[in-house]
Amino acid sequence: MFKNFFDKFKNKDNEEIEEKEELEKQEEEKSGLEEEDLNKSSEKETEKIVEETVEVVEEVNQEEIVTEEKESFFNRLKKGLTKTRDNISNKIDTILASYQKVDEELFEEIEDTLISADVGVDSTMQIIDELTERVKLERIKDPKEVKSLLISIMKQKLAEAVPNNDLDTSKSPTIILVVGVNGVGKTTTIGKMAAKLKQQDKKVMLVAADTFRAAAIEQLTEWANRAEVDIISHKEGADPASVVFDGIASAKSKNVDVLICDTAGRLHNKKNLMNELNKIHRVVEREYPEAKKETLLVVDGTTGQNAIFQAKEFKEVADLTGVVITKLDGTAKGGVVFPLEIELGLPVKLIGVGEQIDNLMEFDSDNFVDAIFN
Ligand SMILES: Nc1nc2c(ncn2[C@@H]2O[C@H](COP(=O)(O)OP(=O)(O)OP(=O)(O)O)[C@@H](O)[C@H]2O)c(=O)[nH]1
Ligand SMILES: [Mg+2]
Repeated sequence: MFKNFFDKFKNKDNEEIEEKEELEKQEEEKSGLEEEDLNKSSEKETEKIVEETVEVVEEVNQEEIVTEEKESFFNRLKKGLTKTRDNISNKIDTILASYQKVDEELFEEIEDTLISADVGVDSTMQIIDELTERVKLERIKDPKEVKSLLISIMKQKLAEAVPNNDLDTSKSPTIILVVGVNGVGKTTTIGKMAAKLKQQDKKVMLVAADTFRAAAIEQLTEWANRAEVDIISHKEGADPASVVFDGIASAKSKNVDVLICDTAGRLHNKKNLMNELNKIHRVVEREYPEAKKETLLVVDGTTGQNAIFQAKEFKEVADLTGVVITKLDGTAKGGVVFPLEIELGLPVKLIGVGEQIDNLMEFDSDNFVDAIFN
């Protein structure tokens, strides 16, 4: 019995010792874990700081790159618009410098300058009316102050007429029909556009629906090679709508993001051309209802008022979603942007400023006005 009691006691002692040891062990493990945790969290903290520092450095670099890109973009735009700038800005500077006060005659001279730079009579009147009113309202007496006011009114007029100039290709699939009279730069623009979209990791395919001229197919094929994108073409004289039909089928099977169709600018007569465009439109509606449709009219900037005339004609028969103005590098008639947007309400989406593959720029009205004035 005693033995039992003693044993019990001994056991109890043992149990207590074991319990104590267990507790100590747990304590040790806990503090070890805490230490480990501390180390871990300080490691994490360090990692976080390093990451944050890298992020900040990356952000700064990114900002620098964006600013550099923006600058080079603006400089390239300015370079492309040299002739238009000489025609508008330099003339207006000379006029303003020759006046002592702001009067009716000064407004008339500015008006003549804008009209001669193909800003268009209607758009010019709207700009001058607003300028006259604001000069009165803001009691501007010094001709030097008129320039900045004119710049802000020109920007405002464009922004009011067309709030968004983006060529939105974010929806996949998108189909772009490129239309316009012969020689304006459709094929060249398509080549440049394909290269640009390819750079943005889009899967692009071209459709040679200008089957009227044999060389047109070869020319587009050359651009497809240059931009490294696929092309669908038939023989010269084939039905353009059937080339578009094949293009759509191929685009679907290859999961193409943007399908761009070249069309003929020259046919036997205007009626034929318009009928052909309608037929292409119907094929697109029927075969590619899921695609976002863009119909871009290409006009040659060097033709000035003729470009406006073409835009009016095409607007009547095709559901235009935007305009591309080409050859702005070779003309002083960059003012055509104003009537296209203000009088016809057509968004200028892209501008061509040279023959090279990278000479296509997105149009931004503020940048455009700044580039022709600064
Ligand atoms: N300087 C300059 N030339 C351009 C520009 N865009 C196109 N061109 C030139 O204009 C000419 C006609 O261009 P195309 O692309 O063949 O014109 P298109 O509208 O396809 O002509 P068609 O197929 O005959 O209807 C070519 O010599 C191009 O290099 C541009 O932005 N600046
Ligand atoms: Mg062509």
